[in-house]
Amino acid sequence: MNAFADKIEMQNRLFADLSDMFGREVPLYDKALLVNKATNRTVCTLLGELYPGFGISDAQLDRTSGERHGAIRIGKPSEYRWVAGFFGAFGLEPHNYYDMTKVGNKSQPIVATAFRSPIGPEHRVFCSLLMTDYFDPETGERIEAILKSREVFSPRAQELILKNQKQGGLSPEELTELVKEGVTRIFKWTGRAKDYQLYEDLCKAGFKIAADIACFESHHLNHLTPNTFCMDLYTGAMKFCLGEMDAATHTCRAEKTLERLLGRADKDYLKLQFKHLNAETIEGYPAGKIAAGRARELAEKLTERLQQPDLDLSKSKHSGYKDFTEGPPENTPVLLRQDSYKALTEPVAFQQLDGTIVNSSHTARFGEIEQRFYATTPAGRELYDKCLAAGEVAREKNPGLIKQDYDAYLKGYANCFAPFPKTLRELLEQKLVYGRFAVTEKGLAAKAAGKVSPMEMMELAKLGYVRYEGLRYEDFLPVSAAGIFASNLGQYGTKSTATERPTYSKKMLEDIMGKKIIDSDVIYRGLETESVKEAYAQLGVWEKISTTEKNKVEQGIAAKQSVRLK
Ligand code: OOG
Ligand code: NI
Repeated sequence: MNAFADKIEMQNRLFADLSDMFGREVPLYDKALLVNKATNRTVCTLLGELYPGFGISDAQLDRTSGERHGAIRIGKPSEYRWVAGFFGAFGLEPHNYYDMTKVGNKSQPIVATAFRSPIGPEHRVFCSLLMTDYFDPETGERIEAILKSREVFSPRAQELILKNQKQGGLSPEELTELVKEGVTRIFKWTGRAKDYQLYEDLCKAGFKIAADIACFESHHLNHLTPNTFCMDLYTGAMKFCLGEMDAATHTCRAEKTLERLLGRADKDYLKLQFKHLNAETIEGYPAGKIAAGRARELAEKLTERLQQPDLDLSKSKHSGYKDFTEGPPENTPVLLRQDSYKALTEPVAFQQLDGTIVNSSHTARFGEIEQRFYATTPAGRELYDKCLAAGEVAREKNPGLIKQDYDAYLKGYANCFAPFPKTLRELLEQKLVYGRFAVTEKGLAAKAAGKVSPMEMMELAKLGYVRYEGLRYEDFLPVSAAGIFASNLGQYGTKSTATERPTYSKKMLEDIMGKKIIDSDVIYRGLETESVKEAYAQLGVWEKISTTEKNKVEQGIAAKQSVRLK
């Protein structure tokens, strides 16, 4: 038998090829990647001066920038099962259950999970399933009827997926075949659709999401999202390149952003953004001095770079940039921040039942960007949800403010998150985010001298006996996702027309996939508690800590171990 291919290596191939495919389909996507590269370069230049010794080569920058999340929208359960099987062959497993029918006015007829590697994921796909019983029976039946004969996965792809499930792996050649199926068929945009009448009826009834899913031939990527080192620098740059801001305004805004970054880019920020650098390296950087006016200079240089012809996005067809960034404000480093240019209007040829073609267009695919921060504990998440709700109320009270006075809007929004601590140390001390701990040389020396007494990890950190890092958030946010659906469909939410509004469950989605959904909280907590136990053990105090604390740690470890990590 052939040796199995390395799933992660093939996963990287899959996403690199999807990125190439998407770039060919959506030229604006490729250009936005260049804008991201320019802003990331600017950030790295500044960081290199703030921390002499820090530097990143072009190749490393490309590698660090290779991370992607995609979004696909599936029409029927059998398709969803194939998709889950396809991603499983690349080590991407379902994480968390997102019920988009339960997010208030922004609800969509969608339940979802996200496929990713359980530990240290690079890539992920948010995968939606359309719930046809959210609609009145007539609409539901029309959608089901058009989907009935759709077969997105070829017989060969199905064969390989089943083979992977049986054997637990595939050969490099077989996975290469699946990558090819992915980019030439399964996730490819064809520009072809079926049944214009149904498409129109669904759109007119306010069911745009259903039209986007049901009338098309493939599970085309709705978006493919790269990461950025500085969300505000990138969004400003995009607005400038799209022609929504003049050069002077851009330079001024970029300067302010870089000044704020200087205040915020501590070594914890470096650890979070630059996975290729280890903690010791980062801790070893001396403090540099930034000359007065340096942020201004770099902002001017960035404006200049963005004015080069290759980044003149204003000439590309586009629908503008989203008004505000989803997620926490810039000064609150938790979960994730997301933004995007709005969905493009693309030509579509509809094949009618009588064989004739109707040429029309469709608006759904857009260009998202994200920046990831620390994963919150349930307490942290609760606080986030509260702050977010306050932020939404404030925004809705004065919807014109974003356009009238953007800085005032940002300030007001940030105020709603004032209860959140702003540094990793405080976030960990208050147990609002997950962390990982490791014993230092100093800790080992203290142990040898018999000087370590049992105390909290963050107390040990204060003494310099352990070092800490925050765990990065690797999942999605339902309210942000709802905002993204709303803005790219040009429709705030989708109202249910079912006589009785149905409810959905995680178990239902698990049964559809024939797979358990991993609760990512269990993984974050497990990573933290494993490191806590190890650190206590190395410091020789594990036996001395309280039974309550010990039990908590053991429970966290046991829960993680009970998840079958492939
Ligand atoms: C998925 C929206 C969710 C995100 O980043 O939150 C998502 C969609 O638009 O299909 O991708
Ligand atoms: Ni997304």
